Amino acid sequence: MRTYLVTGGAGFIGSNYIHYMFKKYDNEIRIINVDALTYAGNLENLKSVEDRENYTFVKADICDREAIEAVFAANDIDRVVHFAAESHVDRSIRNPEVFVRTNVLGTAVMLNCAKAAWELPDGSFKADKKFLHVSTDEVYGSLPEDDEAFFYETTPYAPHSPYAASKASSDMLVRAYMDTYRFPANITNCSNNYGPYQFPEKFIPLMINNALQGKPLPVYGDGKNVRDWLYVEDHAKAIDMVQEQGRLFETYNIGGHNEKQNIEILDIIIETLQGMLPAEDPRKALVSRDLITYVEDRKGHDRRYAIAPDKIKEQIGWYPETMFKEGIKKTIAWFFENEEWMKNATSGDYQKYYTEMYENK
Ligand code: NAD
Ligand code: TDX
Repeated sequence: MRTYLVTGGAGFIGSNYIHYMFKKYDNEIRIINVDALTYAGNLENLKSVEDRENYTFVKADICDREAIEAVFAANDIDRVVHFAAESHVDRSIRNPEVFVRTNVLGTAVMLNCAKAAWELPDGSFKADKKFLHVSTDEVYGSLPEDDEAFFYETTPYAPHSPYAASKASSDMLVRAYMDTYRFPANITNCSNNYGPYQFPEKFIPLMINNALQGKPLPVYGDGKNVRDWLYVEDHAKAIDMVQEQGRLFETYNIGGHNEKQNIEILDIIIETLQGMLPAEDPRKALVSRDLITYVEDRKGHDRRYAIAPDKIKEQIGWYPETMFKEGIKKTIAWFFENEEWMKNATSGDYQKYYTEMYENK
């Protein structure tokens, strides 16, 4: 039975990945989820798996070397899937240091502990041990908007935000481990995800939540920045396929060829909400394009991201299965069915964050 150490499994993509893996492998695998439970970590995301015999949660900070060493000492870990990170660009602009700490130092600790646990006396590694570092397309910088250019695995790194710079640094550390020690790893660089359990500081859940309350929909700048949106379950599947079928020491880009301007996404959200809300639901009257409010642009706002997923498609046979219109319906249906989740996520500190972030916009 393979044992997985998943970091950041209580966050958005990590929890979707854990659900995906148990759906796929059921009792054939064991998962140990290590998460510090920052504002973005939520154990409610994992309620339906918490009683499984083959699932364990460990509350620990990935920067805490002793805590991570203890997890490796107590378990024969076969796979590390490293999601844990500070992930929100706007927060990185306001408070970069915690991004450097978690994303760079935390990744160094994870690499070092895995290396120590897996290394043999001759400097080679135990058989069939693998580390997958989950990263982002933001490391490649920004593409021109009228161009047909895409991000490839060979595109030079040019990160702009402190978040992107910290992720680029962590990718470089993983590359250094592979180049220096032949450490058995892969890196995946994925485009923007959306789906269930996404924290409502990110564009799509924030807009769904605001629209349903008739609150302004704050669009940065001219609303024409382009992102390449991927349904989160497709990302989870890609990670598993890369780890099992990818070539070790290589990077794989993951993306959907689903480029859309932010304002287009907002139109689709409004239209879909209108279509899904029954006539008698009082929220139906609140959801409207009139809520769209153009606000001050994000500092250093990258104009366009677009992944070319050719390599993963050709080598591994992965492709995005969920069309955006279907994925957004599933996402909205999930938010309708999980109103309590949204209420809990937006209570307490979220209100403070929202006021500070948007009050002067
Ligand atoms: P998230 O913010 O929803 O979740 C991050 C998780 O990491 C949380 O559970 C949090 O508690 C945990 N965490 C944070 N700091 C920690 C620390 N010091 N020690 C242990 N745990 C800690 O993030 P997400 O959107 O799920 O992103 C997961 C990963 O995927 C990140 O590495 C991110 O860079 C990458 N990624 C995200 C996207 C996206 O669109 N969201 C796209 C590409 C790549
Ligand atoms: O209120 C908003 N208004 C707005 O116009 C917010 C929160 C965002 N935006 C814009 C900024 C971006 O152009 O929407 C777009 C998407 O913004 P985010 O959801 O913050 O995502 P982004 O900055 O593109 O980064 C995301 O994708 C790559 C994730 O947060 C990262 O973790 C991932 O690596």
